Formats: sequence, C-alpha cells, structure tokens
Amino acid sequence: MGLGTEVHDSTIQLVLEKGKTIEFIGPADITCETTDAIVNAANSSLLGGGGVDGAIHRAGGPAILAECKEIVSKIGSLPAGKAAITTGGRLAAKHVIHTVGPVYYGGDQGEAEKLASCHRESIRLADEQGLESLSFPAISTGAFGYPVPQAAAVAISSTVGALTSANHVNKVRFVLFDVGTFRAYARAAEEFLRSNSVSTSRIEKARS
Ligand code: AR6
Repeated sequence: MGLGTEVHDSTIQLVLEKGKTIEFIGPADITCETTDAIVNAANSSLLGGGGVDGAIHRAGGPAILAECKEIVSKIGSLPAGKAAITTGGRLAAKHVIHTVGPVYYGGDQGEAEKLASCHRESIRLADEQGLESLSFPAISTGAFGYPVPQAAAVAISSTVGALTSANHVNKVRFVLFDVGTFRAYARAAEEFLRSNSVSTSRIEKARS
C-alpha cells in the first residue's frame, strides 16, 4: 500500500483506484461548495429544518423547497437511508441531493446500515444523473445524535464502495463544519486505510 504524505492545512485526500478521490475539508461551509451537487442532511418531510438543512435552503432560495414539495406530493415522505435530487437554486452547486440520516438510538436499531445507505444512494443518484463530483456534510451527527467517530467510519467505508463502482462520479468531498468533526473524519480515513487492503489507495495531506 503506497502511503503518500504531503501536508495540506485542513485538507486530506484519500486516493482510490483510477484517480478517484475522497477529500476531507474543514472547518468549512458546504453551501459554498462548487461540486456538481451538495448533499443535504434532511428529514423525511423534506420541508426544511435547522442545521445544514436550514443553511442550504437559506443559501439556495425558494426553488429548492418548491421542488422538495413536488417530490413529497408524489412519494409522501422520504424514508431514512433514501435520497432525492432537486435544483441547487442560487447555490454554486447545480443540484442538491437530499438524504435522510438515521436518528441515533444507541446503535442497535439499524442506524449504521441506514447511514451507509444515505451515502450509497446519494452517490448512485448523482451517478445516474452523470454528475462527477459531490459534497457531503457529516450526516446524522448534529440534531440526529450519531456519535461522530462511528458516523465517520460508516460514511467512509460506504463512500469508498459506492465511489469505486460509480461510472461518472470521481470526486467526493466531506465538508466538515467544525474542527473536531474534521479531525474525526481524518482519523477515520487513516484507520480505514490501515484496516483495508485497498492496494492502490493512499492518503495525501497537503498545505494549500
Ligand atoms: N456546512 C457543513 N456542515 C454543516 C453546516 C454547513 N453550513 N451547518 C451545520 N453543519 P445537522 P443531522 C453540520 O443537525 O444530524 C435538521 O433540522 C453540523 O455541524 O444539520 O443529520 C434536519 O431538517 C453537523 O456536523 O443534521 C433534520 O431534521 C452536521 O452538519 C435534522 O436536522 C449534521 O448536523 C438532521 O439532523
């Protein structure tokens, strides 16, 4: 396993096969991202809320909520682990992928599988639309109470799997709002490399 280390302030990159990358940045605001899509940590109503959901609707404007309402009128509500796509409205990102993380009830209520599904379904949906890049927040780790180190491990392993089988998506960014969350995701990325024999993967750290 090649382990490249170059230092980058608050940015680390996990390099997978075929040059596909997973980047971790923070502290940073996902509403400023210029990836093709950003992922929203929504709730099943799709009608907005606090945290990153509130920030995305505020920054992107009413076009996002209008499309969310259309989706809800067709499907009723979006279950945990599923994803749906709308315009990005006024955001730099053209699309928002809304996914619903699990509420954390202690870890034995299928939370990890639902959180993994959020990442797989979001990447699959982006790939179906021919998108090449998307950014995730730390889904479920705010109001939904998922412990950050555990959420990070699930997010990373499911993202590596989905990104490896994607045809169009080649870059995933985790945009972490506070330094503690950034560090936990960075540690989980290093731990993932140590415990998985993904022979061509490596981590690069660089100072920008
Ligand atoms: N950019 C990036 N990350 C952010 C931002 C931002 N602008 N703002 C907050 N975060 P949460 P959840 C981080 O609570 O736990 C909402 O009301 C935040 O620091 O937004 O999945 C929804 O409507 C934390 O690390 O999402 C749902 O009802 C992470 O985003 C519910 O909360 C997730 O925190 C979803 O809860």
